[in-house]
Amino acid sequence: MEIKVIRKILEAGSKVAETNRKILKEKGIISFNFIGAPGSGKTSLLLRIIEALSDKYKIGVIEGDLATTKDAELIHETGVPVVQINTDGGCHLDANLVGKALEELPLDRIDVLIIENVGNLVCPTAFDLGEDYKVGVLSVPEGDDKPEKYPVIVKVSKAIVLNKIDMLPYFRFDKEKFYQPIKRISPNTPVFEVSCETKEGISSFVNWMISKINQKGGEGK
Ligand SMILES: Nc1nc2c(ncn2[C@@H]2O[C@H](COP(=O)(O)OP(=O)(O)OP(=O)(O)O)[C@@H](O)[C@H]2O)c(=O)[nH]1
Ligand SMILES: [Mg+2]
Repeated sequence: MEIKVIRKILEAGSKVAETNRKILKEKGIISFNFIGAPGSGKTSLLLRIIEALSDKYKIGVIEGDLATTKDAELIHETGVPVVQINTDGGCHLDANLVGKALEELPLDRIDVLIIENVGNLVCPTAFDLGEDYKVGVLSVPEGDDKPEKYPVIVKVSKAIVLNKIDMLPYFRFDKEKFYQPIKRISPNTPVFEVSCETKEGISSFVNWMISKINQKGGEGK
């Protein structure tokens, strides 16, 4: 009985995800869903992307957090439209919440939507929000074993970012160990080594985003 209820909720969620996808498509918006553990650097990466992309594309942001508006405030300071979703303790965003956030954003003036999911390497991977691309954001201090221990993030991500490479000299981090499970699970998924602190590697990741935007025919509003 309980299982039926859960399935019904997931089915409803997937219908709403399709609605979100349709709305985004109609508006010509390309969307990315950033997923990663608390503190992996999702907001820092967003700020670097806004720096690099906002002269060419109009960006919009949805921030997912348990309780605060801290990240949304940082994004707001850049002048980019942002909506905060507070999940009240929930460990992931879902399509219903994102659908409500879309109603609050000026979609006619957005080319690229970036969703920062709630800091969590597991739960958000299971939910279709209607986005085009899930991006896994991992970081050096979390350890080189994360792709092996959390294979689902590798499986669902269309790109993986390894952030905080400026920290490599200070951690025992074996890149071979990090890459091996990725090559096994998703051999074609690109991995971008970046530092949001020094900006190293950021342009490669931004170029990947641009290639995806161009693939879908985003032209800039
Ligand atoms: N050294 C170093 N620190 C970084 C880098 N990127 C982010 N940080 C720091 O890591 C901490 C967490 O970064 P955030 O961008 O807030 O991480 P987040 O993934 O958005 O965190 P949540 O929203 O809480 O899940 C901050 O103190 C950042 O300054 C990096 O490339 N190198
Ligand atoms: Mg954040």
